[in-house]
Amino acid sequence: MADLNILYESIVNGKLESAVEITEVAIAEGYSPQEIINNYMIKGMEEMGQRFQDGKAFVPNLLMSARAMKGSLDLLKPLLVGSTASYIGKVVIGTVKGDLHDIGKNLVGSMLEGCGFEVINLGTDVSSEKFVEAVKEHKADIICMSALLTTTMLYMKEVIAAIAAAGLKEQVKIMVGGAPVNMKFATQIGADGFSNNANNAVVIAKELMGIEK
Ligand code: B12
Repeated sequence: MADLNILYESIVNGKLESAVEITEVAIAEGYSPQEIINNYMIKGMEEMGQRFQDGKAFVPNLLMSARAMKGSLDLLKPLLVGSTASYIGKVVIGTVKGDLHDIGKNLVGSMLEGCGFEVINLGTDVSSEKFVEAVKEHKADIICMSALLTTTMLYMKEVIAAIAAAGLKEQVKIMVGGAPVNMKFATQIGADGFSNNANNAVVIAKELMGIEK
């Protein structure tokens, strides 16, 4: 039996190899990717956030944890992706300018992909111009913006303004998320949807597309 507490510990201690090893065992034993991600991996990152806040962990520790998390996520991602013949909508996703956090954004992207959306991932540090260009180029139905810093979340408003200035506001729905973002902020800046987790992000995205749950 896979002891998934080892996965939690591997994320906290930034141990890539043991994170990958235990994830492989868990997959072979039939654990669902959602259970592995939500109950162990995200919990590990949350613990690191707390330690960082308390001055008990530092940026190199966070980087090691993020690396371990990514290693496990890479193994789980194919299991999240369903076999959809035709997409239910097109999503452009990115972390906003000035912000390099991408774990949560990638989780949201993978879940959306797994639930039938085509996802164009613009990466991190994405400018409003890039978002606008991508919406035009891909004829996206939804933009998903992520921010993890209280300073960078403000940039989401600039992206929404740029979308409006480009005459695209009627064409594309806007979803926002990331640890410091909440419903009140989302409403204030004129976003159409918000979620504080990847599972619910899919529910909201489907609602915005007018698809029954
Ligand atoms: C890992 C991490 C890092 C890593 C990032 C590695 C990577 N590849 O992502 C590194 C080391 C690079 C880093 C750097 C920094 N970090 Co940092 N980091 C974190 C940490 C510990 C975890 C973030 C994480 O991955 N969480 C796990 C994921 C799964 O959760 P999530 O991102 O919230 O995403 C979920 C939801 O929010 C939602 N969601 C996310 N995006 C979206 C988008 C949409 C559209 C939707 C619908 C939903 C959604 O769904 C996701 C899945 O459930 C957080 C602490 C925390 N508690 O958040 C600090 C934290 C965000 N970092 C912080 C800081 C200060 C920094 C630095 C400034 C540190 C420094 N002095 O250099 C730099 C900034 C670099 C930059 N320019 O971006 C602070 C921010 C404080 C603030 N109020 O702004 C935090 C909160 C730590 C703290 N407690 O002080 N960090």
